[in-house]
Amino acid sequence: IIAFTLQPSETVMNFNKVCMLGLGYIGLPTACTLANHGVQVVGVDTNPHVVHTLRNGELHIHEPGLGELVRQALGSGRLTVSPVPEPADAFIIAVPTPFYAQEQGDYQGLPYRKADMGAVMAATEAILPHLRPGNLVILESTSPPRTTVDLVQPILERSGLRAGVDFFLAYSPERVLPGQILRELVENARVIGGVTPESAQAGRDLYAIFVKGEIVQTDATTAEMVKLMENTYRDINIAIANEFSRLAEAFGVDVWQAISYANRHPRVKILNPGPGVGGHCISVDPWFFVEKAPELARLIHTARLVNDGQPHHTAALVAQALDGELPGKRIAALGLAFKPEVDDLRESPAIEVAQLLAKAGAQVRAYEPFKPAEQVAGIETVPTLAAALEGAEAILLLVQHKEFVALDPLAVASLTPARILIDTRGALDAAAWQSAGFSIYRLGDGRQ
Ligand code: SAJ
Repeated sequence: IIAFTLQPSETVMNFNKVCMLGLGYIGLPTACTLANHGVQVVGVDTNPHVVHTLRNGELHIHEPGLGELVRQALGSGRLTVSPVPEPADAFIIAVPTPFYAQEQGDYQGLPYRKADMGAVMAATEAILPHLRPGNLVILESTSPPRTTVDLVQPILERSGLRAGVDFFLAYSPERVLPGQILRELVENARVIGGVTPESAQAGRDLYAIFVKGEIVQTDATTAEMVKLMENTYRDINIAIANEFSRLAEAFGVDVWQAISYANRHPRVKILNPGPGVGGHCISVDPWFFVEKAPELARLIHTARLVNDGQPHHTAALVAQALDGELPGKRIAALGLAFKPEVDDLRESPAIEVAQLLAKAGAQVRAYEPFKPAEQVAGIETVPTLAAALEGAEAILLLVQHKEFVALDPLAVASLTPARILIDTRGALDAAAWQSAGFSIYRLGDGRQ
């Protein structure tokens, strides 16, 4: 029997040492921010490349301002990087929760994707030998509802310690927007769900070290659901924008103009259609609801299928702009990231569009300014815009990176014989490109 009493909730807990498991887009900035606020932090990653890169003071991911933050944290001596966890006052799990590449479920003939919780389970098991009475464990990884209580808690309790009695356990989702992570990490409101109120309070004491936004305390399953609801809400709103784009094409309407008019209504805020929804969050998280309760998540399921179908719809539009003939056509694809100003290619619809076109026989040459040297299966990637444009027959804008939106149409015209421009993001000034001699095709524009 463990005779340990958790501190009463009025006392603010002290965290001298924190162990961060997972040094990706969330774990690394959070680890550095804690270190730069005076906490001793051990950053753990099972990928030797990540450990090696960071130990050399370099970065394995791109995020504005992150390089400086990492250098500061390492330079202070308060951040160390290790392949394995160490004893600490608090453990934060921020590892990926992808879905299985192959394995998928089926509900009434509609496919759905399943979460791979392997990394969360492995990280939890890695904490187990170091767990001590009075410790705090926080899961940050986006997870299906009830993961904290049904998956993480039983693993940690194999230590003989009881969650909420001998150690604190909470779920606190990250909600930062890639591209603005450093600012949002500090300024955003934070939800902390404890397996007991004391656990939520302990989580609050930890995040209060650096969070300036409001911190709200709740139970673990509510916090998990809040996170999934936020991204599902956005996914469904993008799905309706994508569906509007298809309807506009059918009815001979320009969806971009129609949306801008509709958005003049004080209670309407339609998002932007595009080639699909990517990234590691919005295109993944709604599936966690569908997987757990497909019979209750039909709208969510349908929205996912609409958004996942958008790359196919986009590829069909490209074929139409090229007179239905893709084989042998040389297409310069601009952008492969899942959204503008990031280097993240995960679940990117731009890549899927490029691959679908290549599969149909087109010669796709893609340029991604944030990952110029990246190899992508099935398509040719080139390190410069000029190389992509050379000898092209059509230009396909897939990501509205600032660099592309700012292009001078006349300068582009001098670099390429292509005079067909397909804008899947409604981001380019159609009149300027037309006067430079280009025929413009836009996703969602039924007038062309
Ligand atoms: N997209 C559109 N049309 C739009 C907006 C986005 O097609 O009008 C596309 C983007 O091009 C991209 C995808 O959707 O492919 C997702 O981009 P995003 O900017 O909407 O979101 P993420 O995935 O970068 O970040 C989201 C954010 N969640 C919400 O805004 C509710 C962020 O706050 C979360 O922290 C993050 O997911 C996460 O990690 O869960």
